[in-house]
Amino acid sequence: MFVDRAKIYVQAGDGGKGCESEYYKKGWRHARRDGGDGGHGGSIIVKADVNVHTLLDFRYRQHFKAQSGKHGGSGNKRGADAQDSIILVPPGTIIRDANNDCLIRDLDKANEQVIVVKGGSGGIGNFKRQESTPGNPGEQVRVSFELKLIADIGLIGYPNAGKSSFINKISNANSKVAQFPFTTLSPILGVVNSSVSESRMIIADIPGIIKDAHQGRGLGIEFLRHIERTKILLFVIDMAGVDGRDPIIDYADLVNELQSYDHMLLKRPQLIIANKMDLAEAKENLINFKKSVRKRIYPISCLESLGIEKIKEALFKKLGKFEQENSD
Ligand SMILES: Nc1nc2c(ncn2[C@@H]2O[C@H](COP(=O)(O)OP(=O)(O)OP(=O)(O)O)[C@@H](O)[C@H]2O)c(=O)[nH]1
Ligand SMILES: [Mg+2]
Repeated sequence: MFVDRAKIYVQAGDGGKGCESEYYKKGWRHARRDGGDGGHGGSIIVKADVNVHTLLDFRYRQHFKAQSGKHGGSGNKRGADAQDSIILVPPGTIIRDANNDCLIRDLDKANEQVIVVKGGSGGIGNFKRQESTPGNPGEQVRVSFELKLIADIGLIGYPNAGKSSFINKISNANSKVAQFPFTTLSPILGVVNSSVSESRMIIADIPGIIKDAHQGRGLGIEFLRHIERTKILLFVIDMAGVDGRDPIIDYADLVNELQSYDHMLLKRPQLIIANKMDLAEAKENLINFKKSVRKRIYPISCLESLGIEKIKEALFKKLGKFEQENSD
């Protein structure tokens, strides 16, 4: 199951108590204080890890508490500091304070990490002062996680257009394919290796979008958040109109839905693929589509593996250009 939102409660460890202790030797007029300091409580760190793909684990566990520091001891013995606890999340996780929605950190790169709550400092032993002090409590907060996948290419299309068939053809992904709409229910990432260079790119398959998705139809536009961070939008159009729709209207509907979600999305570089070109209707429809949509269109057939290499290299080229333009 793909889970892309979670709320958890994190509590750092308390500082250990400073020790209250005195020792006395025969012949001394006064006892001497020898209570050691308490150790620091453990902090809680959230870290982006490439081996974690969803926020599913937080369905089962919502409370995290780091260990407390050890108390100081007599003989001026300092209590041990507690170890920090590390919570692993997928890269692309945005962390917010759940109480006020303030951003704590956007972990948009692998291995990035942030201390979300700091452990309490240890108390001071009476060796240093007249009276020992208790340790400070660890910070605590409720945080929300929101995952927005990070990919180079995001697939946009009606259900059944062949998005999953395409990602399976072009990448190492294994997205379920079937002849009914809404087969894909959660985003899937695939890695594409170039056939001519060492380059690779990440492509994201998301559930199909239909007209009025922004009003909650179909699976809604909730999943569009996963293409917010993609660099290139790749529209997948069923050019044969197998489900009885007109490809020109499909494209217009998809553009409208993106516009309703976030009009800035449409400023991204885009490519269009005309899928199912093995079917006779597709050839006819493509002529009209080209007249109506004056953009570069890549005809392909996932079924017959036609045009796949061409679109693959076009994507690498477009991505290279995008990265060059946005390099500083
Ligand atoms: N004839 C033909 N059929 C295709 C082609 N590509 C995909 N299909 C078929 O179209 C149907 C839908 O394919 P999917 O890849 O599951 O489509 P999808 O866009 O991922 O669909 P959702 O996950 O429901 O949004 C399946 O029956 C595929 O076999 C193609 O190039 N030609
Ligand atoms: Mg699919």
